[in-house]
Amino acid sequence: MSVKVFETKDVQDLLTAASNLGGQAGNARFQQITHRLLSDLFKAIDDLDITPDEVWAGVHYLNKLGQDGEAALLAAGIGLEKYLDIRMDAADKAVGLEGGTPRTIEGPLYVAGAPVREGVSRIDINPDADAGPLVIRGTVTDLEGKPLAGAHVECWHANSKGFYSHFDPTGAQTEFNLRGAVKTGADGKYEFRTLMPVGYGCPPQGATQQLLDGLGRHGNRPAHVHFFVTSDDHRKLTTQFNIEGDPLIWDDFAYATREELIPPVVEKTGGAALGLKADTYKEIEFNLTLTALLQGKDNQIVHRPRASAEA
Ligand code: MBD
Ligand code: FE
Repeated sequence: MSVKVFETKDVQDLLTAASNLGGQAGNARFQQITHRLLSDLFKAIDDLDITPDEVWAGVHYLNKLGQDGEAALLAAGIGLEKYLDIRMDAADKAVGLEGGTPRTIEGPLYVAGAPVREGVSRIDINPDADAGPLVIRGTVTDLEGKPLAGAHVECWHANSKGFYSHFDPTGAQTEFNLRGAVKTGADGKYEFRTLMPVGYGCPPQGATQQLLDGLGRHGNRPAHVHFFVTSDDHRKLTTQFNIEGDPLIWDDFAYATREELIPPVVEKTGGAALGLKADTYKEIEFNLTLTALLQGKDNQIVHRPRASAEA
């Protein structure tokens, strides 16, 4: 059965009515977007002859997605979050804005409210026998290489199981473990003393993994560390680096890897003097270059619901 009804007046009237397109009440932008997305869905059902069974499978999938609290995780997994980055990169290019540390996706696991320290922060609160010490440090500068004093560098990452505090299903981590924030001094330098993360994997029974299974895809990320960086008169940077050598670096289910975001991992000694749990440790230098406001505005600020907690 391959009927075509999308172009009929009945269906077009239905779309207009369902989205209240052009209606007095409601929000015109919301109506416009709803009308378009609904139209694209109806057209796909027509074009691909999507069956009622398939439609209901999709509808009930949305229930599971919400129950699992995984809509933002799915957004990363289906490339939607990466797509927004591609668009922001293109918008920068269109206005001649080049240089600076490349952006990459925020992901769904940020928690606002980490304690802010001056210059250096030790962020491994809970012991993790399987994770070795790691120092992450660098300088925040502007495009001309001038160190930015008073910049705010926030980082968050997973433990040796690939779990993030606040979202850890084992309950093994306290609030803000492996999450921290530092304010730079006159030299623009920041440093986090922490433990080596391991890559994240989607919850195996969750809606996101269910969809990925159907596509024949895995739901894993290489080991990585997230950053938010802000400084007066500069645009907020959202980025991450990957841990060099992780086998999934170019096979990230969230497509966040970028060539410029794989800093070398260097073996060091002298960890005891830094208060690390072993004298031998790994160090990653990750310098952060911010771009100036665009006509006085930060067009990189993204508003989205985020978890928050009290330190
Ligand atoms: C993560 O840690 C992450 O960064 C993303 C984008 C998705 C899931 C888990
Ligand atoms: Fe992450």
